[in-house]
Amino acid sequence: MKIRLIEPKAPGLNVFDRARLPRLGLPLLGRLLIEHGHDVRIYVETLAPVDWDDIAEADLVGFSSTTATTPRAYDMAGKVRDLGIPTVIGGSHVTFLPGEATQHCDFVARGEGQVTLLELVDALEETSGGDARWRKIKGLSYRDEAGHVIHNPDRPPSTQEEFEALPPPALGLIVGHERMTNVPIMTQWGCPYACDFCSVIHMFGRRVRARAIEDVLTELETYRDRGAVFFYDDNFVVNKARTRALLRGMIERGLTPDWSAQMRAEAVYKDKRGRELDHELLGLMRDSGCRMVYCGFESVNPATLAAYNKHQDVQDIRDSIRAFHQYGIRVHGMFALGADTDDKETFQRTADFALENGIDTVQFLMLTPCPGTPFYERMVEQGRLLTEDLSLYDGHHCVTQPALMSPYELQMGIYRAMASFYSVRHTLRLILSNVTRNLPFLLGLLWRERKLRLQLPRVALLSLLPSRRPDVLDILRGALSRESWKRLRGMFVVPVLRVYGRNHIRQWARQARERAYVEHLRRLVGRRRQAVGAS
Ligand code: B12
Ligand code: SF4
Repeated sequence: MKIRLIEPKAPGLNVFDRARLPRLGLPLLGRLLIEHGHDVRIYVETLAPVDWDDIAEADLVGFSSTTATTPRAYDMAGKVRDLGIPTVIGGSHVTFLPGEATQHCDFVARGEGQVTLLELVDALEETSGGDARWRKIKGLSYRDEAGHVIHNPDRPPSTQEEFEALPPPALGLIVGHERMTNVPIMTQWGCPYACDFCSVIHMFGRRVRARAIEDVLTELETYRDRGAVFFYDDNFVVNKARTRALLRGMIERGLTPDWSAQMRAEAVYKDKRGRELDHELLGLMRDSGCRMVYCGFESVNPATLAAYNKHQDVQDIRDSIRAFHQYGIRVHGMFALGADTDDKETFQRTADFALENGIDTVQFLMLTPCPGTPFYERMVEQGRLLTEDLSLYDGHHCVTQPALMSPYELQMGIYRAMASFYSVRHTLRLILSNVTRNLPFLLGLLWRERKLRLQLPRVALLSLLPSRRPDVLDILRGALSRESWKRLRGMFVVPVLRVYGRNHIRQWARQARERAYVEHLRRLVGRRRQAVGAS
């Protein structure tokens, strides 16, 4: 069968735009389909546009979506269905709202899709049997011939053995895969925690299933010299003995690309209660190439951390930043603002905390109700969803009625906190402190690196022209020895990321869609005031 799979792009700008990365669901499903003899191609819109001539010749088209990308997936599915081609959709949104998805796609795969999709493809190849063909497929939702929505029983998550038997995702099936900014590798699924707003545990469960270390090392070997690795695990450090074994394996085999991963603050502790640092793990992280950790700090408001069921306190956040930095690992702090316990002071307090504690980069995201989570259920029950436009559920728009402020105040509070963290003043201060700390090295550079001395006038000139700044980096890289370039890059990478962050915030605020939504929220306040005045 000719099967085409599509991951639609995000509707607007988001903090991760710079990262051109696919989710691994489609490449995994693609590998399994290929192993079963099918012809598969994957389109990830952030990497390459969809070739509609190719789609028009498919026998089945599958979509993978998150909440914010679901409207685009539905639009595309409509187009495909008009061509008379069957469609199937899966992912973290439609799993929890399959009824909605059956209005747009013929089939919905709830939860993990690896077996469901293979069974569906087999059933589609049977030419007779009508609806009975789908009835036996667990985890599938669809409309029967009479138009009734049918939800087959759930498919249980894969067992550890089934999970270990899965092949690595076939990234090569993605059109434009060579444009990926990092090599994505997932070593385990699920997370033992139960944060109130997180859909991962409802999708992949709280029982973590981990791949065999040997398999992960083999996959790393496949991508040797292909650039930095991003481990996709929701929580990279769950079982410390396993993490240590993986990192040791990487070091022993010389598989030490620059890598980054998501983890909790407490990863730095040997013993959380005694707050003793795990120097062994931190040392292994550094020696195996860890350059940046993405930490779900979520909040510096203790009441909010408790409301999120985060099992973490503010001291853990402070300790982890200090510990990672001690080992030369940069920290990207991920925060979710707008809980019922957050007030108008929370925003600046969070930005100040991030700056005072030297977090390298941050994302202050809107607490967003993702279907499947307790937070979403509460917002629906309490009638607090402000819009049905799912494309706005991307962590950048206020889509719920907050408790202690207006939606407009929440929207602007987050915007201002981001602007404060990424301000020119703070970036310049960072550059100055880096330059001061490294002055002997910088002066020594001019002395040691002859090529650099020759290129300096050109570098100075091009630095004045914003459009030519990428050339400056190339010139510097070419003019410096490997060691010097590495150290110089280490000094300036965070300021460069901060400049990117600042530009991004400004760009976001200039988009017509964003401006219109913020204006809508502002008017909402006015309308509420009028309504209160009239009553
Ligand atoms: C890597 C990752 C990213 C990367 C890449 C993003 C991308 N291309 O979308 C980066 C860092 C850029 C990112 C950014 C964001 N992310 Co993200 N991300 C992830 C993460 C950690 C792993 C994704 C992954 O590969 N999973 C593993 C694969 C195997 O799972 P899968 O793709 O879901 O596929 C399985 C099933 O879903 C199903 N399936 C999926 N598709 C299909 C299709 C068919 C046809 C079938 C049959 C089955 C099927 O079968 C697959 C195999 O079992 C997930 C969490 C998670 N564990 O999934 C969050 C997650 C997807 N992200 C999430 C969010 C919210 C975001 C952001 C909006 C946050 C933000 N504002 O910055 C942005 C949005 C970016 C965007 N482009 O839209 C949420 C989405 C929740 C939701 N309901 O929308 C998740 C689930 C995390 C969470 N906390 O809940 N993210
Ligand atoms: S937010 Fe992080 S720690 Fe909490 S349940 Fe989700 S993946 Fe686990």
